[in-house]
Amino acid sequence: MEFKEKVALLRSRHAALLERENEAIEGNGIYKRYRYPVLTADHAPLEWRYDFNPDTNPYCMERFGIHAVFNSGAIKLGDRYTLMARVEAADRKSFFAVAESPNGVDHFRFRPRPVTMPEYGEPATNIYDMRLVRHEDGWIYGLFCVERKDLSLPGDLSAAVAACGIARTHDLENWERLPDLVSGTQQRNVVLHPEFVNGKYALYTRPQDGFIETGTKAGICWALTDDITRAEVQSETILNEQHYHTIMEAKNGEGPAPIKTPQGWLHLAHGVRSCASGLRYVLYLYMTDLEDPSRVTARPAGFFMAPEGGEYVGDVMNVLFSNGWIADPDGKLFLYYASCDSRMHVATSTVDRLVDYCLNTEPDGFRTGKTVERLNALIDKNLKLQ
Ligand code: BGC
Ligand code: BMA
Repeated sequence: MEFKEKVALLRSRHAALLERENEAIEGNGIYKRYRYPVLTADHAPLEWRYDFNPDTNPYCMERFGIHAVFNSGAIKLGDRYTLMARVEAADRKSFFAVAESPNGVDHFRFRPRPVTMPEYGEPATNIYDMRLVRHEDGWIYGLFCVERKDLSLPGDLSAAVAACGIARTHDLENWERLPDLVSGTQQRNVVLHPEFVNGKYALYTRPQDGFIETGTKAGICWALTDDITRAEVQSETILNEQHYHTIMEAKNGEGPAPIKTPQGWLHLAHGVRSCASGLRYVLYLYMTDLEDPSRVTARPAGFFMAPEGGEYVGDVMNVLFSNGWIADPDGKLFLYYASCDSRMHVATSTVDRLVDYCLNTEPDGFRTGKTVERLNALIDKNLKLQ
């Protein structure tokens, strides 16, 4: 095939992927999944992957491998459903890139260039999993994980240190990088609360004793800080703790920033447990008090979404992870989730439905007898209708 024909074929396949319409799948009444992922490595612009000069790339081969697109922050910018994707290159480095859609479920298109995130301190080995928050101070914040080699363990090639990077913007393109969150422990999955609380910035933190193990604090915590330009965790109180024999026995972490509803703050988080095939990541919901967001008011038992079908398969198997959702003014909700550190999906619901789910799903009783009691109560209720 001629160089020109090869390019034309690449372009038409890429255009067909970007134009493909998505299709909702009826589910359990709580949310709808969609037939196709919304964003994948194949959605990356061809200019990121090919050198289109026939003199320097006569075989028309890929010159830069885009491996995966996952764990995306989300925000509505004007009328655009906007994702801040974690794009992973073939060299395992991830970076951020913005993709936008007119309707939230298909036609996602990357902006021409990835985000160039300014460095802070020791340049990062990797950055990932940004939570986008429109804060009442007027800025859009991006909080993300910054990973650097743990230089105190030179012999261990996988020893790393995770910290929370903080940057702010108005357009997702030009970023002002602020100092990393100062914390006595490593941190991953830190999220900024959208409003001031007692005049302070409020953070959902997830302290960890090591790079992987969460250790003694064991859960999502709550911390206030006076100044986001010098953010520091002074004291952390536990908000949503891990528990033996639950979906979050090994770890949990806040997803995107919570959504304000008349009944309280609605939260999405991930829970992790260990099993023979490794770590299993599922998504769950909970709610906190409107006046005092450090107080949990609803904690439905179990997962709300777990991998299904093809979602089980990918780079890191058995993982659903979410750090982005968008609630429209009419209450429609777009929940963006990644499967297996490989690709992005959407599920749609409404804020009312998710609040109803939280308020009408019993909390975990922590033992099987309680689960059977819960089930019998529902059966009794239905039998009375007959
Ligand atoms: C990966 C993350 C992962 C973390 C803990 C990092 O190196 O990039 O995706 O969550 O390790 O396993
Ligand atoms: C984590 C997260 C994600 C990832 C998950 C599974 O700890 O921070 O980046 O999706 O592991 O690999």
